[in-house]
Amino acid sequence: MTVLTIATKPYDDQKPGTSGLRKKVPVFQQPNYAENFIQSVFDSLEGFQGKTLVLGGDGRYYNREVIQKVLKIAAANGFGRVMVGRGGILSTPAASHLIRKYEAFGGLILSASHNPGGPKEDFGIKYNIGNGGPAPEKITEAIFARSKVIDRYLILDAGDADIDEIGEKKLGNMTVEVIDPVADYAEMMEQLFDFEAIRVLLESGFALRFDAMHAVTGPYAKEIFERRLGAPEGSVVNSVPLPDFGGHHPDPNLVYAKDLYDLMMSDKAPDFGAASDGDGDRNLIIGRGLFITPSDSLAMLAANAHLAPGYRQGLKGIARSMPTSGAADRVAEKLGIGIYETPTGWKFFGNLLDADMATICGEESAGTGSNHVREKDGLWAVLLWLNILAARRESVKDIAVKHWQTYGRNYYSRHDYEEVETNAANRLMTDLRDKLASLPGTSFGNLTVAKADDFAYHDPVDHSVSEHQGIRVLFEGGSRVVFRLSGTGTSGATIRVYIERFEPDPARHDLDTQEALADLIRAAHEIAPIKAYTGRDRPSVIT
Ligand code: VG1
Ligand code: CO
Repeated sequence: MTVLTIATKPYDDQKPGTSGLRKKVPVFQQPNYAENFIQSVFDSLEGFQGKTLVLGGDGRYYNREVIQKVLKIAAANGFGRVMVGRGGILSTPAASHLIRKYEAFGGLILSASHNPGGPKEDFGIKYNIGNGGPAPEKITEAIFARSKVIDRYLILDAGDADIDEIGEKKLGNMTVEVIDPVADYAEMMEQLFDFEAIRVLLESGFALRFDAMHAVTGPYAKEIFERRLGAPEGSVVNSVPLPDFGGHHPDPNLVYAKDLYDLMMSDKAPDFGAASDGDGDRNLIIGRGLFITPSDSLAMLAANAHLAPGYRQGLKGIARSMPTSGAADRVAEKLGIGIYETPTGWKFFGNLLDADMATICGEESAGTGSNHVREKDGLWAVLLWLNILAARRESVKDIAVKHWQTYGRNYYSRHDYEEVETNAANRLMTDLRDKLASLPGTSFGNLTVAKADDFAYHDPVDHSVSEHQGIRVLFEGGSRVVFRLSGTGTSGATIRVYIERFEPDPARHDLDTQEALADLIRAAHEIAPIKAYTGRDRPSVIT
């Protein structure tokens, strides 16, 4: 079969964001758009001749088409083998695991994660390196630079490969190995967690509801919860992955997973409710009558992880993204282990995990994971919760209340202003940066600013520096607000405001979160007058 060299013209907008390149499907469907980006990735790498690439996606609209493009471009560029999930399906954590387990050179994950899918919605491509994790900034910058000058790509002149039948076949000189997307992942979960104890818990009548949101975790959750752990059939809902996720946002938060939330707050609530996102790396945890905010979930998982076989020996350290609440810091302090504060995005955890400085990591955006892979992992978090519940035999609510009694409670919320005008959002951030120096000492109601800065991260392992990672306004007494622009959206800009207040007094641990944060929310709007800049008088999403 011949390798064709196709002349192409560069696009100027292929800059990977917080997690890969994300654009609307029609953007990806422009002539050579996907091809250019895939070739730019390969042109930015060295030494993959004859090596293995892992390939899969979350099954969204345009997945199968791009899988075929990657296969033919990988073959033309000299990869020896591509391991592809059957039907082109792999969850993000499963892909990360495969890269590690089979010592692949790297992987391409086709996903726009929690963003909606469909002919007019979002698509994405992300490159992961040999440790299984998202490419670090050095590589994503090289890919972007290459994409701006690319003038040709290589592609095998071949028909489409069969990706629906397990087994190996040749595509030119390259082997295409179609694998079961679930098997290796489920096996790893059995090693990390006490499946027997969870089985006994479920047999005792403990009821579980997992909402796969018509996204990639459906087949994984069916296999793990219903087949291997014996949860009654129907415990996993919306389990059939659909190219448009049934027309919904596959984002497990209180807005888009409202059905689950309403059920968990009703008198028909099962004991435990959970959901995951488009590509299976996020998790939502709701106990009967109580939503566990992701920052708290990270802290509670870290405090109890030793109850699961995979973490019996204890944790080396905890890492959290800067906007994530400080709840985990209190756990790390009590355990006498390291705590690391990184910029938003899983790629910043890779070095800490590789260096064995951190064992568990988390983000306020419903991402939690550990050193078992190099991505956040939705089902992993659900299974760790189940393992803890099986070991402690207490309700989610009791575990949370006791946790707050021990460590204090970090009231926490994120307010998103989605799809605002890009220029207005940029102006807001620039003006905010300009007034940072003048903020310390200023009072808003009874809150006084102690410190205000633009977060910069100094990686303790490779000493790289990442600047402009979010504006922090810290108040006396430990409360704070953080402002950032999202790096995953595909139209306009999204302003994220993160609000946090620490409450040590157990008598004040059952307040409504928004009320507990009302002073800070008011101060946030005085510091950053979002309405004046964008015309929006309320957030589109509150988590
Ligand atoms: C968001 C979250 C961030 C997460 C990222 C990718 O990024 O805030 O914590 O790592 O999405 O998650 P941003 O730049 O929009 O705030 V996923 O599940 O979309 O891969
Ligand atoms: Co995701």
